[in-house]
Amino acid sequence: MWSKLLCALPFVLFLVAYPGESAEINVAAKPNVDVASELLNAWKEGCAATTASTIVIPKGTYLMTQVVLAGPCKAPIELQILGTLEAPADDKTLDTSKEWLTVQYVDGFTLTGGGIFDGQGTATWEHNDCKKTKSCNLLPNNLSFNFLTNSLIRNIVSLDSKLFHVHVLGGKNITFDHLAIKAPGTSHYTDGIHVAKVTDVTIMNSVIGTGDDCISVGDGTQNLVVKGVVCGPGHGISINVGKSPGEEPVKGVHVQDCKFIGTDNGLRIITWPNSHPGEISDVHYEHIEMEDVDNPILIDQEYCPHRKCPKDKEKPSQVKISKVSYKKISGASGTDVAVSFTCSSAVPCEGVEVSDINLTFNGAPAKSICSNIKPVSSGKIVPPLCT
Ligand SMILES: *[C@@H]1O[C@H](CO)[C@@H](O)[C@H](O)[C@H]1NC(C)=O
Ligand SMILES: *[C@@H]1O[C@H](CO)[C@@H](O)[C@H](O)[C@H]1NC(C)=O
Ligand SMILES: CC(=O)N[C@H]1COC(CO)[C@@H](O)[C@H]1O
Repeated sequence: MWSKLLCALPFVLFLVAYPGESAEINVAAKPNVDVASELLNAWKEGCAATTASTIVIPKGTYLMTQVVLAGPCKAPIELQILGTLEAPADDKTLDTSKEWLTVQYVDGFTLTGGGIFDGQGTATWEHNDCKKTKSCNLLPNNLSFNFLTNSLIRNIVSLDSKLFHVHVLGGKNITFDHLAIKAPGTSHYTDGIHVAKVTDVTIMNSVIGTGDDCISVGDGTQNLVVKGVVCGPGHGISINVGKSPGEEPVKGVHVQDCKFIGTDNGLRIITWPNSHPGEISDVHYEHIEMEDVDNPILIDQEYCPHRKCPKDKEKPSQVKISKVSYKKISGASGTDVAVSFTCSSAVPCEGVEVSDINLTFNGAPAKSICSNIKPVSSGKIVPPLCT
């Protein structure tokens, strides 16, 4: 249906170049007309330009079907979204092998403009519940950034994605600043930002509330900084490896000055029982506030959602967790166990340091549980560890 509409309309681009500045390419977007192919044409032009270019999607609300914006480009390229882009509400029209908007293989990409990506996921979530259906989880992610280098995503809103809101795979030196990501707490698999196989990523000054992880950190993530992020509702910031064979280590994760409000978890590291070998190291959490968070501090090496692996529980996880620190973590736990360390009996947690913790439950000190771990503590620790 979209392609028929598109063919009926002439496609128009305006190119305005100023000496020494980025050339501006305006996408001729029209209400109720799929903007995808116009955007793609603008991208082709900008990407081929030998000087920097900026592609502008104007104010207004536009439909957009799936788009892949691929590099390499000849010069830095910016996409400025001033308006709102809406995905088709009916996910049956979507190609599930593609994401909604993919940007890939670009050096020096910038996405800005204060615009909104509206995933229109409401109709999707109810039939995408893995507890109830086998054919779940096969929907496009919202925004996919693959193999970008030296890139900046700033001042963008992502709403109601059908699946993960922002998916980052591969690449180096990518900053996410001032993102607002929002979906209801009851939506399924709507992770805020998922990163994997990527180096030097900063996520800062952002507000993320969804039905799944606020930020999820997958295998091969190195040197991730999360700073000034407010999470909730959702499942917290999760590091998660060891599900598939051959996963790369997660090394160097720094989470600081963050706040969790009404989330299921705060700072969570999970690995599956009977898992493949893996490694998580150099993870540092500092100055974190918790407000009504069910599991503020959690290492769970027997993670098994939807109880699909009961037999595996007898075989421990093979993922080694080491050099993890928790400093200045305070606030209210939503359950009586605020600190829960369930490490693997095959590869116990090592080098875990805890200092200046104050986590309460109903105004009284909460509890902690520990297995296969000998944390080193300093400063005031409420609750006391491993007693
Ligand atoms: C990282 O990317 C930014 C653009 O977002 C660039 O300004 C900066 O120079 C890059 N840093 C390095 C070390 O290349
Ligand atoms: C811990 O937090 C509670 C509630 O915020 C506060 O009343 C208490 O004084 C704090 N304890 C320490 C040791 O800081
Ligand atoms: C991709 C997505 O999940 N959300 C939007 C944001 O995401 C998609 C892709 O489904 C679109 O369909 C949009 O719906």
